Amino acid sequence: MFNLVLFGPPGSGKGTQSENIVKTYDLRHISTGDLLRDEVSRNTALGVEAKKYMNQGMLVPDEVVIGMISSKIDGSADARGFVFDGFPRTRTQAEALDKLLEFKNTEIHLVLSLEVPENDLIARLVNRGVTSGRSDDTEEVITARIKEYHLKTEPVARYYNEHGKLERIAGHLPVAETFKTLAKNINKYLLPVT
Ligand code: B4P
Repeated sequence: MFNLVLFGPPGSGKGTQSENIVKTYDLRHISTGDLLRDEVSRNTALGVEAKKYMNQGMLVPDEVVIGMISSKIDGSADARGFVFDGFPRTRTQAEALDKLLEFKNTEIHLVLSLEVPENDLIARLVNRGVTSGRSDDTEEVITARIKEYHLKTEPVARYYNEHGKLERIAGHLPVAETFKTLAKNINKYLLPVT
């Protein structure tokens, strides 16, 4: 089993690159953003709670997200491995993920951090907001999300760096260029299936 964390600030391309990675390497995609948006669209109790945080650009509480991830991992026993997209976003989530994987006799093998200048992040997300209708893609909420990232999520990069698992990737280039660099790093662990 090979487990990858795709890390980076909002709009750095985690979702975009995850799609390419899961297809190329036949891995299971776990995106906490997608899972939360699905709960919101179905108006579940979890979704109603999560929406309050997401619409303000804040992180959803750790216990909600960790519970959601845990059941997703349990339901994918036959997977070749996982791409964690947008998770972990706090040190508490990172420690919880390590425990969940240890329980399954596996671990996080690699963390690829997409590095993109802040101006590009804002431009990308404002642009997406025009077409996606995502309520968290307004300039005010985007600024709050980036602030939350610096405060709570950046320490996760330090955590994985301390464990020797972090690789920083230039994420400001076009999607295909960025993917080539990501693939070069993944190929050291796993061969493509396509
Ligand atoms: P997420 O859904 O994870 O989304 P994101 O950080 O906004 O975006 P991502 O980095 O995936 O960017 P994308 O590829 O889409 O989070 C949304 C919210 O959910 C959070 O704010 C939080 O409230 C909540 N949440 C999620 N996970 C949580 C957790 N673990 N704990 C607590 N709360 C959590 O790309 C963005 C745009 O850029 C797209 O339009 C794309 O087309 C474009 N783009 C991508 N790559 C590009 C490139 N190379 N060049 C030009 N444009 C590019």
